[in-house]
Amino acid sequence: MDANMDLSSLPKEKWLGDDYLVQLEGFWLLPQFVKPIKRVINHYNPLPSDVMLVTFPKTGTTWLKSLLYSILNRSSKHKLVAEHPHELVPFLEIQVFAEVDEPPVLAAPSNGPRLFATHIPYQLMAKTLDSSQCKVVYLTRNPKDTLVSLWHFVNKWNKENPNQSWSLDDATDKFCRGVSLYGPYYDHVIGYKELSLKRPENVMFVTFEEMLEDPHNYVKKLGDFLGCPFEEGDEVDEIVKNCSIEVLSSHDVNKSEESPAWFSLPYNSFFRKGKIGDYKNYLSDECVKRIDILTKDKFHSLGFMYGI
Ligand code: PAP
Repeated sequence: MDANMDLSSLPKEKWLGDDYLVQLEGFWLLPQFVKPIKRVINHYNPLPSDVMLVTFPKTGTTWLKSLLYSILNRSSKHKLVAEHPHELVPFLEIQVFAEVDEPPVLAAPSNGPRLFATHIPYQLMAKTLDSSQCKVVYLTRNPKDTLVSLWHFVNKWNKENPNQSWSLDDATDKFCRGVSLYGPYYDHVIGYKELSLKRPENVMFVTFEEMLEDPHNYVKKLGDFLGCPFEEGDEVDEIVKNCSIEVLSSHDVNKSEESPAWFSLPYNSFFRKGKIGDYKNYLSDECVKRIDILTKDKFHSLGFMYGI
C-alpha cells in the first residue's frame, strides 16, 4: 500500500462539524489515521508469539485490554490500579505507529508475548495476518449498543462546542450507511468472523454479551486459546472482578479528566455504563427497526445469528 497516497484522491464524507472521514478500500477513517494505518499495514510484522486484540470502536476494547493484560501478565496484573488499560495495551495505529515517520523498531519481549490492540479491519490487514501465526482476539458487540456508546463518546468530544452536538438520528443514519469510524461495522465484524472460522487456532471471536454473561468461563477460554491455561484454583475470579467496570472505573487513573498525549478525550471517557441493551433507553422504534433490518440482511443472511 502506497504510504504517500494523496488523501484528496480518496472518497470523502462529512463527519461532524468541520471534520470529515475518508474512505480507504471500503472503510471510513479519520484522515489523520490513514498514514499510521498504512505504516502498520506495511511495516508491522507480528511475531508468532504476538497477541492482538482487534475491535470495532466502542465494542468493549478497554475491558478486553484489561482482561488480556491480566491473563498474560499474571504477576503484574496489579498494574491496572495505576495505569490506564490503553497505556498498558497500546493501539498499533494510534500509539505505536502514530508519530514516527519511520516505523518503530519493536523489541522482542524478554518474557511473555507482546500485546497490541487495533481497530484496523481484516480487509486492510489481510496480508499481515494471513502470513502470521500470531493470535488474534476479536471482540464485537451488538450494533445498537455499539452505536449508542459511540454517540455518547462523540458527544463528549463535542462537549466544548454545544452547537456541534450530534443527533442520534444522524448518528443512526451514518452508522447504517457505514460512515462511521472504521466502518462499515458489519463489514468489520464479518471480516474477522470469517477469519475465525477459517483459522480457529489463531483467531478467537467473542462477543461483549457472551463475555458479560459468563466472564469466568470466557477468561478461562481466553487463557486456553492464548496457551496459558489456568490451573484449578487460579485467580480467574480475581481477574474478572479487577477488570469489572465497577472496579476499573474506581481507580484514580481511570477517573482522570486528563487526556493522554495520543488522544483528545480524557481517560475517564472510556468508562460509562458497560451494560447490555442500553440502546433501549435512547433509540426510537424507527431507528431500532432500521438497524434490525440491516442486521438481518448483513449477518443473518450469512447464517450468523447475532445482533438483534
Ligand atoms: P474504544 O473503542 O474507544 O477503546 P471501548 O472500550 O471499545 O472504546 O468502548 C467503551 C464501552 O465499553 C463503553 O460502553 P457504554 O458506552 O455502553 O457504557 C464502556 O462503558 C464499556 N466498558 C469500559 N470498560 C468496561 C468494563 N470493564 N466492563 C464492561 N464494559 C466496559
